[in-house]
Amino acid sequence: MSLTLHMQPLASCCWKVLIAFYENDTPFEAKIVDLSDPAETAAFQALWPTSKMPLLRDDARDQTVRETPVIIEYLQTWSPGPVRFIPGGAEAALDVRLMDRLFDLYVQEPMQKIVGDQIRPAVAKDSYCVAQAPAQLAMAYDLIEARLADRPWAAGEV
Ligand SMILES: N[C@@H](CCC(=O)N[C@@H](CS)C(=O)NCC(=O)O)C(=O)O
Repeated sequence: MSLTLHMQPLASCCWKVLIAFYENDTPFEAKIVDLSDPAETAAFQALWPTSKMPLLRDDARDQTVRETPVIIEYLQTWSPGPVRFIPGGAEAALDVRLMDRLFDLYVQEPMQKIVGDQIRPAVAKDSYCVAQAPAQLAMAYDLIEARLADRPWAAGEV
């Protein structure tokens, strides 16, 4: 198997990339990374010091690919299937990239601040960041609701 996805099954960032794999029935092997294990963490950080999943390893091309939008574009380029993730037209492609940024930076990030804080020990809690997060999420949801008022998808057509 050439493609190995280093991932955590409960992580929404990993689902984002899994959708791209499943849409095109692209074969891959999942490597579940346990960041509670110091040895696994060290091995993963040698590949990507940020510790953030997912990460794609392509042995056939000897490439390691980081960051969800980059992994998705990599799959489109090097393991293409019937479903295109980034449209061919320049305007439509920019629109998809804008939505990708909106969901990653203004939905995922505040959501993870809230969820992450719940599972941290009391001494490590970050009340300032968590206090900002709901307002940021509400702003993003308003943007998304307005955009979806007359369309079924965040970008593109059915
Ligand atoms: N900007 C990154 C974000 C990835 C990210 O935040 N991954 C989370 C899971 S959704 C993670 O690995 N968290 C582990 C940690 O923070 O220790 C991407 O798009 O790939």
